[in-house]
Amino acid sequence: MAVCKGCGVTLQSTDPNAIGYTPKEGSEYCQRCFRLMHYDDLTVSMRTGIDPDQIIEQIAKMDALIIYVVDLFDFEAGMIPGLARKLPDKDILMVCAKRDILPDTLNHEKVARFVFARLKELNIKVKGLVLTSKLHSEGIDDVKEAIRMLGHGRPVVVMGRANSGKSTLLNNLFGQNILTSSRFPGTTLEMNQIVVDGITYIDTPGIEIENSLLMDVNESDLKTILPYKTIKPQIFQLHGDQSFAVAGLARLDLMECDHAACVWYLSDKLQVHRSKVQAADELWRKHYGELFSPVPLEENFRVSTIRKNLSKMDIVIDGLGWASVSGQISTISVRAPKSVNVTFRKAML
Ligand SMILES: Nc1nc2c(ncn2[C@@H]2O[C@H](COP(=O)(O)OP(=O)(O)OP(=O)(O)O)[C@@H](O)[C@H]2O)c(=O)[nH]1
Ligand SMILES: [Mg+2]
Repeated sequence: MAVCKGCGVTLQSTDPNAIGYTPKEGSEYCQRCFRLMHYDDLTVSMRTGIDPDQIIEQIAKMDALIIYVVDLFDFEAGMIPGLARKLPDKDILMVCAKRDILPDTLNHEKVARFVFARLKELNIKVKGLVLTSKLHSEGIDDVKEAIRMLGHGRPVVVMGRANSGKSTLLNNLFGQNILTSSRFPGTTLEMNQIVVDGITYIDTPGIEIENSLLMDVNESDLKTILPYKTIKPQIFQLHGDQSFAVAGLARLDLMECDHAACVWYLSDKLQVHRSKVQAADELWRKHYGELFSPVPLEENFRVSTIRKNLSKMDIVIDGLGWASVSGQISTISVRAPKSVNVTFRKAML
């Protein structure tokens, strides 16, 4: 049976509600890909439908150069626990995609230092690192060069979390839009092999971003939550106790601030509401789901609290973005949906 060129699924013409459906015999793309590509319309959600362990197991068996794609904006979510153990002795080229989402003021060296430090902590060894952006195909020539140096004629497998930008990267390498890309996690559904200029490329289904906010919101809210252009940091000077509500998705309380600042890195479509901590509970109750929206699907929040122990720290909420705090602050409390990972790290920028 033929497979869909966009997502790799086996094509079928019998069940319009199942994946792989195409009304036209002989089409190259399934209806789902066609509608995603031309109308930005998701007919069948596959956000939770793919077994991530199975994907990594399959990749582990391949004699291939692995391109591991991480979304620079959602970097923590891109880190896959146990990856070093699951893919031992593999040649891995890391590609940090969506460089254009981070502010232009940020230099490559700084990002590279940050990425290498995180990889070291996770014991993930890579042969190289390239930062890319789909805008102006930034970094694409470097990826091609790395494939020449490291590929040794083997297939090139592109792996990473759902929505990290794998299919977009491949389209950029091909110089044409063959694969389906969309903001909906779970766009690519099967291993999808494409031969271009004598090199075999394999696009893979994204590894589920299970502890990300992207899994815990209505798919219609992804348009609001995911940044699609360079983020403009939102800077706040802090005095006393300060609280920030990001829509109805998360809240950050910063206690005893003095000469302190908080910078939010978020989609510009998300509103940040600042108040005194004292007033924050009341405001949250009053505005939740109205002014403070979107809200998560599971309205089950958890609070994580730490003492501020680094001069400049990021509080990262997977799928949403992060706040960078500096100056004197005694404690930091984050309220985020229970299923969503919150990371406290040394500041990225
Ligand atoms: N701004 C920007 N957006 C990007 C870039 N690369 C990918 N995207 C966007 O990120 C979203 C996901 O891209 P895909 O290429 O479909 O991601 P994927 O990793 O193949 O996703 P799955 O198939 O679901 O695993 C799409 O909306 C892309 O347009 C980039 O460099 N810059
Ligand atoms: Mg894809």
